[in-house]
Parts: sequence; C-alpha cells; structure tokens
Amino acid sequence: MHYMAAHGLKRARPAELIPGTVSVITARMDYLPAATPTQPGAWQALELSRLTRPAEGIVSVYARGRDYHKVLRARLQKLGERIAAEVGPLGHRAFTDSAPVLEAELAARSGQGWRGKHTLLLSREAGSMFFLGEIYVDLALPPSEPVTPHCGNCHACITVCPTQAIVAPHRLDARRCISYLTIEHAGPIPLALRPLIGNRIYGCDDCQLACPWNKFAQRSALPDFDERQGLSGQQLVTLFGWSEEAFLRLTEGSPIRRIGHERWLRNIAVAMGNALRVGVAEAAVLRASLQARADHPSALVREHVQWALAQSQVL
Ligand code: B12
Ligand code: SF4
Ligand code: SF4
Repeated sequence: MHYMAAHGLKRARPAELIPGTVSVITARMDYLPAATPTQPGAWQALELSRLTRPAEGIVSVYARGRDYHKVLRARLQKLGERIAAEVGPLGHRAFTDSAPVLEAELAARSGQGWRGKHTLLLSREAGSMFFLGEIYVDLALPPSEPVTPHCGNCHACITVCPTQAIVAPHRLDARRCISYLTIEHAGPIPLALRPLIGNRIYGCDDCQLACPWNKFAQRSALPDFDERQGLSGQQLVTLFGWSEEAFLRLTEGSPIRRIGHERWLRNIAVAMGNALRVGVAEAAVLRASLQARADHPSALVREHVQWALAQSQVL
C-alpha cells in the first residue's frame, strides 16, 4: 500500500488532485446480495456459521460478485453527466477507491454516517455493508452536516477481530488485518498470523459481522453483487484445484482476479493448514490436494504448502 504514502497530502486536499475542485459529492452503495436472508441478524448468523466449517473457504461478502470499482464509478460518472445536463458546464470526476482520496473521512464529514471503531463508515439506516464513492466538482455546493456517532460503549468489533488488528478505537494496524494479508500483501504471510486467519481466503468481514448496526445492512438494488457460482460454501480442495486458466476464467470481472493465481493458492494453503490443525473429516483429501501442489513453480506457494502439510503433525 505504498501508494498511500506516495501521494502524501494530495489525499486530503481534493483541489491538489483535481485542480478547480471546490465541492465533493459523496455517495454510498449497498452491496449485500439480493438473496441475503431478510430476518434481522440472519445474514450475520449465516456468515458466521461458515467459520465453523474449516474445510470450506470464505470469500468476504463484498467480493462475491462484480468488481465494485467498475460498477460504482460508472454510475457516479453518469450521475455527474446528468447533473451537468441540468446545471450547465460542470467540471466533474468520479472516484471509488480509484485515486488518492480519503473516502471514509469525506463521507463522514458530509454526513453519510460516522466512523465506527473498526474505522469503516457506519450508518443507522444501512450498517456498514456499502461501498463509498465521490464526484469532485468545480461547483460550490452548500455543505451537508456530519451525523453524530452511535458506537457508544460498544467494542464488539475490537474484541472479535481474530488478529487483534484494531489496536485502539478508530485505529487499525493494517499489517495485522486479514483483509490486508489476503488481498494487498504480496509476500509470505507472517507465521504467527497464519493460524489466526482460519478459513478466510479473501478479505475478512468479522468486525462488520459483530457490529449491531449491521442488522440494518441493506440489499443491493443491482444484480451486480449477486454471488457467483463457486465463491461461497465451496470446499477448499475445489478452490485449490483451480488451474491458473480456471482462476482467470472464473474470476473475470471480479475483484478477486487482481490478486492473481499465486496469492490465491497461498491464501488457500493457509486455510488448508488451519483445517488440518483443528482436525477435519476431510484431512486425507486436503493432504492429497496439498501434495499435488508441492512442486508448484512458485517458491511462495511451495513454502505455504509445506507449512500447511506440517500443521497436521502439530498435535
Ligand atoms: C487502504 C484501505 C484498506 C486497508 C487499510 C484499512 C484502513 N482502515 O485504513 C485494508 C487492506 C486493511 C482494508 C481493509 C478493508 N477495507 Co478498505 N480501503 C482502503 C482505502 C483504499 C484507503 C483507506 C485509508 O486511507 N486508510 C488509511 C487511514 C490512515 O486513513 P483513515 O483511517 O481513513 O483516516 C485517518 C487519517 O486519514 C486522518 N485524517 C482524516 N482526515 C485527515 C485530514 C488531514 C489533512 C490529515 C493529515 C489526516 C486526516 O484521520 C483519520 C482517522 O484516524 C479505502 C478507499 C479510499 N480510497 O479511501 C478502502 C475502504 C476504506 N475499504 C473498504 C472496505 C469495504 C474494506 C473491508 C471491509 C474489505 C473486506 N471485507 O475485507 C476491510 C475492512 C477492514 C477495516 N476494519 O478497516 C471500503 C469501506 C466502506 C465503508 N463502509 O466504510 C473503502 C472506503 C473502499 C470503498 N470505496 O468502498 N482497506
Ligand atoms: S477485517 Fe477482519 S482482521 Fe481486519 S480489522 Fe476487521 S475483523 Fe480484524
Ligand atoms: S461493533 Fe460496536 S464499536 Fe464497532 S463499529 Fe459497530 S457499533 Fe461501533
């Protein structure tokens, strides 16, 4: 994530990124798939139950459908054009995680919600299961007001975090966060953190699953975030068996594609090692599947496979 340091204060100063910017229009877009159970608390219970099946891989909810960068940015760009059609010539640029922009902070200051203790933006109407995006415009708009925070004495997200990555309220040590380790981090996953990752193979939702406000999380109005076949409830051995060609085909248009086949195998090997350590009925199949990748051309994959195989001997 060195791009964050590289851009320095440009991230906090919109007019340095896009000269002429005087206002920022912020937006949030819900992403729970349409098929998510509607009873209060039911979707979190369903997601948490996946943690009790260690031979299954968990892909975080936001990544099971189409890549949000494309979906949200295209819609914001269209919105900018429609505003321009109404108000006359308008300089406008849409972003969603596509430029050095402090999205959560802009959203908080403009009243989309408050920053939860897990650092994400949170709203009384929609929990935190939404993406953020914005349009930088060269038009002076009346500013909207921030909302009051509603975390109170709750610290459920801090307590539940498997790696204790939320080191204090509103402070995240990204180096410990499973989302960082499985998505952004390129090298070997630190040994001490591997057992804590469990069966999470892409991203992590735990701090959001624990959050009481997420009983108000909303379903997406779009089909784009509907789950793709094979991305949830899937056995680790099946996902580990994907060839590079299958990985590229099955993750076309999905955010997962960005991590590449090598990191995909690295992540799944960690989850397989964790399943072997806790002892699962599928142990023999898991070991055979790992053995089949023991000579993989990537040293990174080989090392994680060796680690995973060694886990069955720990007890
Ligand atoms: C880097 C990044 C990560 C990193 C670090 C996360 C973090 N909390 O910092 C990692 C890889 C760990 C990560 C994980 C996730 N991420 Co992320 N991530 C980002 C990204 C690209 C930048 C965030 C960032 O700048 N962090 C750096 C810290 C230091 O900044 P900050 O806490 O926001 O702000 C502090 C400082 O900037 C300072 N500050 C504020 N204003 C100013 C002004 C000035 C002048 C100065 C000097 C300082 C300052 O005070 C703030 C409070 O301490 C944003 C998109 C974006 N461009 O904003 C998405 C984003 C935050 N992620 C998102 C999501 C969905 C996730 C995950 C849920 C994905 C998943 N399921 O695995 C997890 C959640 C983990 C968590 N608890 O945060 C969404 C959040 C939506 C929401 N509801 O809030 C975002 C907004 C992407 C999007 N467009 O929707 N992410
Ligand atoms: S995403 Fe997971 S690892 Fe990261 S802070 Fe939240 S609970 Fe912790
Ligand atoms: S779990 Fe509790 S402390 Fe954490 S963000 Fe939600 S309400 Fe705030």
